Formats: sequence, C-alpha cells, structure tokens
Amino acid sequence: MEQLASELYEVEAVRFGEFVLKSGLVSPVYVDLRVVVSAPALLNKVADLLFQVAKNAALKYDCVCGVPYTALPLATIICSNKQIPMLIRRKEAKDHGTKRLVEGTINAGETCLVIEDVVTSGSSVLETAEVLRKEGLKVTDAIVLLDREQGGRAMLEENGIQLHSVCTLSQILRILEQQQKITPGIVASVEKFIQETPAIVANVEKFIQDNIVKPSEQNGAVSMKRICKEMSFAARAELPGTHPLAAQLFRLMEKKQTNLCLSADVTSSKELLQLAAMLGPSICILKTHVDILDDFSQEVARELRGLAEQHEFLIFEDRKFADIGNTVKHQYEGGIFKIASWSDIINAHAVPGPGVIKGLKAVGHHLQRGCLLIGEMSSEGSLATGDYTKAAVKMAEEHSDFVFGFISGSRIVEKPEFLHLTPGVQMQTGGDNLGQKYLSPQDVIGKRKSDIIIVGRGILSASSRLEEAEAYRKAAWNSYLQRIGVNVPN
Ligand code: 5BU
Repeated sequence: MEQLASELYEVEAVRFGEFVLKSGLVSPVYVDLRVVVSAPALLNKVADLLFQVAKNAALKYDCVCGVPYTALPLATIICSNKQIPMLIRRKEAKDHGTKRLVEGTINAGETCLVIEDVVTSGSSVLETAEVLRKEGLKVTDAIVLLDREQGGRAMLEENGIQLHSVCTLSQILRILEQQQKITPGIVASVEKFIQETPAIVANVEKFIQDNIVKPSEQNGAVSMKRICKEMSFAARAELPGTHPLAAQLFRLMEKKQTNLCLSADVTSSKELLQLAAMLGPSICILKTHVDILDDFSQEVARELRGLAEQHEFLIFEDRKFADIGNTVKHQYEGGIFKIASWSDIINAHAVPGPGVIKGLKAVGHHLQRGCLLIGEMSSEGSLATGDYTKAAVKMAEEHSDFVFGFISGSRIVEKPEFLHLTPGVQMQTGGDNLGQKYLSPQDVIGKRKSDIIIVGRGILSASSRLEEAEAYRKAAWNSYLQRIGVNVPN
C-alpha cells in the first residue's frame, strides 16, 4: 500500500494544491487516474490489486465490466491475465447498426463484476450497473482502487451493490504524510474538504460532463440536449443559458450550502443592518421592503452592500413593480431609494404586460441586475393562478436576458436555468390573520420543487433569530439534497 501511494503520487495521479472544480469550489486535492495508462508497470500493479480485492472478498462472478473510460484498460488486463470474459459498456449507443449499449456476449442471469478507478458519489458505478442490469445481468459488487469517502459506498449499498476498495483517500493521505511527501497542513485541509464537501461536487462534475453541454445539429441549428432529471445548483450555474446573476447565486448557494432567503421586514435601519451582519452567513439572499424603513438613507444602502459582499449574499428589494415601462424605469432608478444602485434583484408583476420588464431592463441590464417575475402569490385568494401564471412564464422566457426566475408557490417551469423562490414559509404551517398562507420548507423544496425559501416572521419572531435561521437553512438545504439524490448526513 505504501508503495502504491507513493507511485500514484509520483505519476501525479493524486495531486495537492488548489484546483477549481467545475462547480466553482476550490479543492485541495485532485485525483485523476487516467495518467496511470502511461506507466505500464503501475497499470499492471493496479489491475492486480483490484483482482486481489475481489479474490479476498471471495466474490463469485462470471464476467467483468469496467466503467468507461479509465477502468477499461484495468478490466482488460484483469480479464486477459485471468481468462475472464469481459464486457464493454458503450457510453453512447451506436447510431447505426445494432444500437448495443454493451458489447460482448451477454448471458442473462449471469453475475457481472463492475470495476472502477475512483468512487466519489458512486453515480458512475451505478450508471454502468444499471445498463448491465437492463441487459439481464446481476450486479452485486463493484471493486474500486480509491474510495474518496464522499458518500459513494452508502449510495451503492442502497442500490444493492457492495463496494470493495483497494484503498481510501484518507489512507493515501496518511501514508504520504508518513513519507513526508505532504505536510500535516495539507492532510488537515484535505480531510476537512472531504468531510465538508458533500458528494454533490462529484455529481455536479459528472452531470456537466455527461448531460449538459452536448450540442447537436437539428435543422441546421445547434440545440442543447439535456437529460434533466434533477440538476444540482452548481450544475445549473454552468448552463449556457443561465443569467449571470443567477449563476452567481447558484454558486454562492452551493458554496455556503444555503437556499434560504431572509425576508428582513423590519422598520429600523439599525435592526436591518444587525440582521444582515448576524444572519449573513446563513442566507443566500436578503430581501428588503425598503419603503417600510423609518430611517432609510443611501448610507444604509451602502452599509448593506458592504455586508452583502462580506458574507456573500445578494440583495433583493421586493418592490413588486407593476406599472407601465416608463414609470417603473423612474421608480427603479430614481426617487429617494435609488433601488437599482444597491439591489441585485428586483421583482415585477406580469399584469402590465412585457412593458414593465422592458422599462426595468433599460435601467438594470447594464448594471448586471436581474428580475424575478411574480408567477404566483402566497396570499389567500390570489388571482395569479392558471393562465395568468402561464402567461408570466412565457413573458419570462421571452426576456430571459433580464428575468432569471419566479416568485411562485412551486416550480412553474421545467427550465433549470430559471430559479423559483417561494414566500409564505414557516415550520408551523397555517397562516396569519391577514391572508398569508404558510407551507413548510420540506414541502416547498421537496414536494413543490422550488429552489429557495423566503422566510420572514418565522425567523424574526423567534427568541434566537440565528438559531432559527440555521434551522430553516438546514431544513431547506437537506430537502434540496434529498431531491437531487444526495445522501443527507444525520
Ligand atoms: P413572512 O413574515 O414570512 O410571512 O413574510 C413573507 C415576505 O414575503 C413578506 O415580505 C411579503 O411581502 C413577501 N411575499 C409574500 O409573502 N407572498 C408573496 O406572494 C410575495 C411576497 Br410576491
């Protein structure tokens, strides 16, 4: 094991430093076993170690399939040396001829052992196993060289696959530390990263590679083919059609692990700034009603912006513009509030028609601002339903260079570039005596598939606002993780 660790380090299959992952996260470690094909002795050794793991676990299998592509040469070496029949999984079905997804002789009912180089979330192994299972094969075990210990083992077990690994990332770390190849500081930072970063990072990278950007020619035009069961926020940030402000929001949500928007409905600027300073780390957006402040000044707006930068949240003035284009343009840019100068996000009713968006865009577009359209409201008897909601969606789609999402009770459009924010959220469901209706965070994010919960009095009336905000953040974030299929830590 000591020798394996040092050889992997020598060929730079395991590297330490600062690596920007596609999700935007900075990882202190990078594992890429593709380089091993250029070191034949090591390649043979890795194949042998994989075989020994299967042997030690007394696994019974009839054939072997490597997860494409890095594990293909490993599977080939094992099968060739040990005279075991091999199967090759295609990543894409051939568009001519047989359209087979698996090459080789398939004997339904036989057991196939899956081989992989690195397991993070387990999704690659599962994907290959599912293709094999569809062909009538049994898949009960997978062997892997390196388990990154980020949820893959548990996920595979839930899907009936036992994972057997030659080594784990923490074992490699400890050995390299003993060999004085890396410092205790590096070990600590990688261990912290492993613990804190959910398997989602790997999901995201894989999703981006496999599903998102696959331009295909259709009637001469390039269209983006997407397989969109459920994408993570980080993956949605990378879509070509995502508005830059939405991309920034998706990334900071993933980084801070929060899909909580605080509705800071207080009447004093001091309290507003205190709230922003205290709850800033827990939220992705701070929503204001600046016209209920007794003592608004541009200085307050400046301080709020400073806190937004410090704690990485966006500011959303819930102004609900609803007039003709020319009027909203002035309301947004000027007056006492000068909303456009400090608020990243604003919202608008669809009722005036597209002119309201055009007026707002004339002010906000060059400032890199963005707008949410009100598709539905949380209040009892709201008229924003049915065809009205559909018309709002259409209007947003036609102005997606400025409108990047909706205020709505649930997901109202399946395009992952758009965000959905839902107000009327409390742990205690029900309502107030002025028509507000409340749903739970789990309901809103899990069942109704919205993205962000907007919470005001649920947090503001608690004895510890910080504790309550954290409880809302965790509830909404865990519901999101569950929705996209990531195991939620207890
Ligand atoms: P609450 O204290 O969590 O009920 O506050 C909800 C906030 O969201 C409040 O500022 C409302 O103005 C805002 N809101 C809403 O409640 N329902 C809607 O449909 C829209 C905004 Br749009």
